[in-house]
Amino acid sequence: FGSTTFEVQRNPSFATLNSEDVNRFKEMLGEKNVIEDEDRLATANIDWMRKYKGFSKLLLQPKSTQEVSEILKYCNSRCLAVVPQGGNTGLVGGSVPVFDEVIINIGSMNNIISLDKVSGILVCEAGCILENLDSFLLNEGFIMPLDLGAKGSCQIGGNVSTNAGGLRYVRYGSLHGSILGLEVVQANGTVLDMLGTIRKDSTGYDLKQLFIGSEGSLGIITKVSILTPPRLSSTNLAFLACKDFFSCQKLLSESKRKLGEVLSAFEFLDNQSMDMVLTYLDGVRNPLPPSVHNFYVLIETTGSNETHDKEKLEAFLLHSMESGLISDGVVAQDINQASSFWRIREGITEALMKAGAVYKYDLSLPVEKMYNLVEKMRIRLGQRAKVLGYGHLGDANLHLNISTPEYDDTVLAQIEPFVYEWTSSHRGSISAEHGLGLMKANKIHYSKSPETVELMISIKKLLDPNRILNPYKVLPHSLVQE
Ligand code: FAD
Ligand code: 2HG
Ligand code: ZN
Repeated sequence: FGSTTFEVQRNPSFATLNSEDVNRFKEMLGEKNVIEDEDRLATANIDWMRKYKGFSKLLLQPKSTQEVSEILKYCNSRCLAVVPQGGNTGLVGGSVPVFDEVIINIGSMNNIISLDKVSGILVCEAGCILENLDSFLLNEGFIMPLDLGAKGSCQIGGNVSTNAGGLRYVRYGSLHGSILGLEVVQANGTVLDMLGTIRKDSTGYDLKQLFIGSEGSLGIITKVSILTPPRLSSTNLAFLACKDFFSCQKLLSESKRKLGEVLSAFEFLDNQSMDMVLTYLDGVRNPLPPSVHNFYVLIETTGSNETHDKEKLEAFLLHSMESGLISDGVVAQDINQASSFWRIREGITEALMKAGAVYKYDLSLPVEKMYNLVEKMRIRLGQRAKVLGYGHLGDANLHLNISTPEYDDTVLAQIEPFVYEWTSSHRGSISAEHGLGLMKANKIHYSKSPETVELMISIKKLLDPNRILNPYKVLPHSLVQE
């Protein structure tokens, strides 16, 4: 497993699970929803990257908000720590136990409750898988405002809890804007009905925002109300090559001006990321003729008039070619070709896993500075590691990934704290969209002032006085425990 740097002591005020607890859960949920099976627990104890591992002896699968409420009420009274788990695709060690926390997975709560076909407001249970929601909406003429590589397994509750970004962010923005309401169960079992289905509301504090991105540390999200945009009829995708990062940046600002209302994704990857995908993923090939390109950009447009949208994109690409911003490029001719282009971009995370150990950084930085960090990191690490830069360029979100054959603390010492200090000195964010989890709980001060962190800790203590919800994550544990 990953590294020895996540040293944290088990909170001694937490109780240890006993057979009476297990029996109580069986009464609450029925035997089959109280999982003690070793194989099932082994999977739930390990994160997607196989980097973080816990030792939980129990996985609970509630089927209703009422059951979640009963579980938490009981755990709170017994001081039993819990970890809410969705699809377990999180990339910061937030979704697995650190010690023996009880795992609560609401994957069985996966019903769609309603869709307002005029406004596009969808209400569903938080255990719904993102891709299933998107498929449901497709038939109804809408789409989810977010899309990510893990869509086949991640749950909307997990997405909201991490404030996930993804590929459509450049067009539809943050979940802080699209989420209209939430139902949340607090640590003591109280159900907070904030499940608004209206767009505008200025009555008092907007408390649901606290739970968006709080990574299960303040409550368990059980229902979600989300504004979904209409599905537009024409989508185009271009796969382009650029000679340097400056050209990628320039292409971005030009595309915002010239493709404005139809631009729906703007992603980039460097040559090293392309190499990684070509080496480790079966059936993937570079759609551009062999030649050394330093950067690749995917530009997607989505609009309502096929002829107009296509003409617009083609004119833009022609102009960018002539002005030298693009050195080569191809527009997908059908949906299969489009998904093969997306496979390259979305497959990088999977390819990195196959290559060995990976150190993952998800950073928001000023666009013009972003790639300097990747180059600096290459100089620091030399031949010891492969350094990849890719991400959501349209949102100034860099995914810096460092790949080595095995985990090595001397490599880590070259990366951290440098990567955080550099990001902080540019007033960037050390977590653009993945959250802090266990990995970055102690690093929050690189992006947030001491007074802000103090207020967060007060809120945590107010909402979860026994600190049973996802302990050791998000906030520095030593401060939360004080
Ligand atoms: P988990 O991983 O199970 O949990 C994540 C966190 O949320 C944990 O802290 C957990 O305790 C908490 N949590 C889960 N469910 C609940 C709930 N109901 N109530 C309260 N807390 C809860 N992220 C992006 O932002 N953009 C991307 O483009 C992107 N691409 C990815 C691609 C791949 C291949 C992978 C593996 C991950 C990617 N991610 C991306 C990471 C992203 O955080 C997750 O995919 C997703 O948002 C997490 O959802 P999940 O259901 O798997 O949650
Ligand atoms: C993506 O955009 C995901 O592909 C994962 O956020 C990024 O693996 C990563 O670093
Ligand atoms: Zn991402």
